[in-house]
Amino acid sequence: MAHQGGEGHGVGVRVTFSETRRGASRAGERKPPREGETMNSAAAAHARGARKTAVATARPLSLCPASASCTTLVGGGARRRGGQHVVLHPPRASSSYSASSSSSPKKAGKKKKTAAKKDAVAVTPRDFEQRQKSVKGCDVLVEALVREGVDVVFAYPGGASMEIHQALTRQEGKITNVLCRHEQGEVFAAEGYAKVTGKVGVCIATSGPGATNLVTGIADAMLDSVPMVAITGQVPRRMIGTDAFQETPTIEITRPITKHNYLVMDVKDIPRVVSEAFYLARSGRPGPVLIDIPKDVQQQMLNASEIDVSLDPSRFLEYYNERLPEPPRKGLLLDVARAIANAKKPMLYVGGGCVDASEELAEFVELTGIPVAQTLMGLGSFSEMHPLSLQMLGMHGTIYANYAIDNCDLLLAFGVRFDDRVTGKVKDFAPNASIVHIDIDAAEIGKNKAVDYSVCADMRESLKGLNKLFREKQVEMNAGAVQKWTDEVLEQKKLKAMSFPEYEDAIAPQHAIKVLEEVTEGNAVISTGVGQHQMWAAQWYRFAEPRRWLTSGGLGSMGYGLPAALGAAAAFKAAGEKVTVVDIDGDGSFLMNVQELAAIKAEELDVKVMVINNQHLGMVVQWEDRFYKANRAHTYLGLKDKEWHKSEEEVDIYPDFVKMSESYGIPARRVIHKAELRAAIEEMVNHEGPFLLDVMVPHIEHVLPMIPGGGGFKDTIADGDGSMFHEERPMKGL
Ligand SMILES: Cc1ncc(C[n+]2csc(CCOP(=O)(O)OP(=O)(O)O)c2C)c(N)n1
Ligand SMILES: [Mg+2]
Repeated sequence: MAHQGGEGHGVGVRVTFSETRRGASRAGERKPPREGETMNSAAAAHARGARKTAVATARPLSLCPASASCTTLVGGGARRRGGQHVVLHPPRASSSYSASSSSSPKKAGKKKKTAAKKDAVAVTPRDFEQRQKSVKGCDVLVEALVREGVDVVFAYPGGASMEIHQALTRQEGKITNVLCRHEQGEVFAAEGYAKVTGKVGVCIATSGPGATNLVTGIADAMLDSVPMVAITGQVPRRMIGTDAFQETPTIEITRPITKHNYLVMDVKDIPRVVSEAFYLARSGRPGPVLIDIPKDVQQQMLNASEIDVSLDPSRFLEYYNERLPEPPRKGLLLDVARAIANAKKPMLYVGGGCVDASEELAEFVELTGIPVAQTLMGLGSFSEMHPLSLQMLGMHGTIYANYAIDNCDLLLAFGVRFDDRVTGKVKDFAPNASIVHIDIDAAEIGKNKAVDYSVCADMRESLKGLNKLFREKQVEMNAGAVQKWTDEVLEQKKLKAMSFPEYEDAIAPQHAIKVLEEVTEGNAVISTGVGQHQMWAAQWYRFAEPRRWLTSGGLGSMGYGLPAALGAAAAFKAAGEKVTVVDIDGDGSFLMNVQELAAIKAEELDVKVMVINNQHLGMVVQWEDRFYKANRAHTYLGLKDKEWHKSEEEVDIYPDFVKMSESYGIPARRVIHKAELRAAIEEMVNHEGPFLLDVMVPHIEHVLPMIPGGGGFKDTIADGDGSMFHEERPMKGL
């Protein structure tokens, strides 16, 4: 049974903390939740769908287990739609989490005795000894992480989480903690780890500021569908809702930006909650799950015999499981295959949902001969070296990719979400095409753009099914027409090839990235900040494989690059693999999490940093140039009256990233002249251990092509730079 929020306390509480607290201070009525209760957030677990829009699943979100201990919850805020509640947990007649098994030491002791007496004959002395062993909540937690196969966590301690850190030291050898220098660093690091491994990334923070520092990264993981479990300490249960020191309503804050979240109110729930959290984070459309654990629950003792290690994580998630997409139905795939076979100008638009289907996608392209455009999140899911790859589409996509979308008669939207940075004006996106949309999240289908065929299923399974139909010739392509179409598109690829201005002495940012691709032979893992450098990295570093590209797509979080690279490097170190990891960063973005240089040095992680240093918030400058008559509004990052781009005096460069890096014990150098660039990049890549290369570039450069926001293909801007908008040419050397 579900309860609407507003009841104040106890079973069924789903009032936001703030509401509750306001109530408490006014009426003095609020009581904290009782011991023995677990508050699971609404979950919406499924709820990626429900949270999205009313269009999607106008379903409400609540998780209302009928068992007494797993408290009923009702989704709040944006997630509550209509008056109906979705039950994710089926009733549990009896379980080890029953609230009747009180957690009070007195009662627990009584129960232990009874159990021991009853089982005395049935168990061996060893079993008996084992059952008598008590385990502290924090150890129960860390042991649960070990059972999930976690080898690396990113955790920063504080009062409400130090118990967990103490427990981590007791599992040294099994789990390594990488001590980032800021919680935002650790959450991005967990994303980097998850993206390169495909496993769930784990970050841990203390209550209050520790938890709120995770927020940006959690939202980032939500928008980019990154599997993550974030664990936060919380003030002791009896103090919840009292404005205690370092108390924040973490569950409430993170509810709309997590796939699901939990406030654990009883130590007994920890094993189940952890296994559910990992299951939820990685199943269906992946995403972040948060577990908030009050300090006294971390300190609570649990009889070892009560830890159920044989948990099937999905055991209590029946209704979530019911809503996971089933394998694609053959009839649906046949309809799609027939539409493909009838098409004269088919085009693939593939995204992050294809990252784990790259082999199947390659086979599909071989079988059908259809050209491929990729989203920012989909880069690497199809080799950009393949002749049929048109690289990235969208706002800063290639002209030929956008041309193909504009002219195709069938658009195969696979594992994508019709993001506005891809579509521009939705009505003008693929205006002549029928659309097939395959995606694992039902909420995405028809969300932004009406489609003609839809399959809600896993991309890999769907592609396998389609490939079988084409391989067995149950359907056959209109090969002649498709050949004509690909010839047309490949002609565009030649005519409108990507280019950039090469300067005599100054380093074009695109050139630096191209040289990096050459020196690393396209095999590096690349992370980025957000801005022009990010778009240039997407355009000029071509990926042949998935899981090599770490970038903040949906949220566009500056400061992502360095910690994400750190997380990737930690994953490779743990696996004993040697992979070159390069953070291509902007000077603005790099500064946002520069403190992680300390973590990189101290943890001996091999991260290279290539700062594309234009002394500006370049992407904003570009928009100022194009849309605000080049009026500079707080986008210059150097010192006033000492503009390097004007003086070309090295002393005017600010801040000094080389000195900064060296102060962290990481060797660095700066490169200003084109002739020195290749050797400098080689030095960086070949250096054993971390290295920073500060690459000075002109700030007049614009990311092109560009379709202005809300525009269509016909609005493409293909040339020009900042010098068109400035009275004087900013750099003498250009
Ligand atoms: C946390 C955050 N704050 C602000 C922005 C808005 N923003 C987008 S790009 C950009 C400029 C980034 O500058 P830099 O990192 O130097 O990259 P560049 O564009 O110069 O290559 C800004 C401020 C953002 N994306 N993220
Ligand atoms: Mg910059």
